[in-house]
Amino acid sequence: MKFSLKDKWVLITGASSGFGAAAAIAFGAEGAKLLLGARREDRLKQVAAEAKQVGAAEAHFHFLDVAKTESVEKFIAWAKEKTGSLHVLINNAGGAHGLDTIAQGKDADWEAMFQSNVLGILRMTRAALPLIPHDDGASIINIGSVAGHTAYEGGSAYCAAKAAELQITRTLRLELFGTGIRVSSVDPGLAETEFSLVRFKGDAAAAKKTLRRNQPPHCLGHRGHPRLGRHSPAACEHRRPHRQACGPGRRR
Ligand code: NDP
Ligand code: 8X3
Repeated sequence: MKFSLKDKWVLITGASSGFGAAAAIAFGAEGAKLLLGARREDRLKQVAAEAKQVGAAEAHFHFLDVAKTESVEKFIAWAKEKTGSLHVLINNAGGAHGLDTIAQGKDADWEAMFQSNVLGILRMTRAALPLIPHDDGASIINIGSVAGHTAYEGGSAYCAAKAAELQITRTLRLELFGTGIRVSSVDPGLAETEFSLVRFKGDAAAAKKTLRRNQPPHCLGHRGHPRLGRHSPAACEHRRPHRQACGPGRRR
């Protein structure tokens, strides 16, 4: 039996670019009704228009800063005017800021990463839960990362934030057990979105360099998860030179 998303309400945070924008188009193509949030409203407008073009039954957007409780509450109040029944919540807003070692780390970068990747998910979920029906196949999908499973140099706060995302997902799954609401984490590897551009504060050359290497910036010899594609132990074997460069003493 094919499950239909037609006319289901789907809320996506961080829908102005990358995975969030791609999800909006994909859900739109299934005929879903979209509620899109991010800080760049001009970009949200474009994404909403594109989603409608490919088949979204409705596509609405509103300013959202997941780093601020007040903004999250305003966003959800706006969402409530559109629907009383949210079928899918995608907590995608987030990203990395900087690639400094702990010794060189900046408070502003650490705080921004925890605000969006960790507290943002908690705030959005708390605010949206009353709109999510029980026993109707609804889903909460959090966007994690392989970085939540594997550490790398310069990734301390980002890896910690994504590990926190995973624990939030696990906790929520226990808390919602028996309600019929599914809770999951999607944990991608490095992908070419605006992620690296944001991480390197607009330095396109630095972003491209990381992407060209097609691996996390400073991979430690992984004991990765078998389902994590190029971050799996098997894939790690193909990065022998880099792994050697890390040195056995630095493997985790
Ligand atoms: P992008 O930079 O392309 O997208 C990030 C999105 O998050 C943007 O829409 C941005 O919107 C939004 N965002 C960031 N901070 C906030 C905030 N405070 N409030 C609201 N929206 C915010 O990167 P990706 O699409 O790659 O990132 C999406 C998610 O995927 C992130 O959680 C990231 O950590 C994760 N991820 C990315 C990987 C990658 O390699 N690309 C791999 C694994 C996970 P705006 O700036 O307009 O507010
Ligand atoms: C982004 C992927 O490996 O660069 O979450 O941290 S990685």
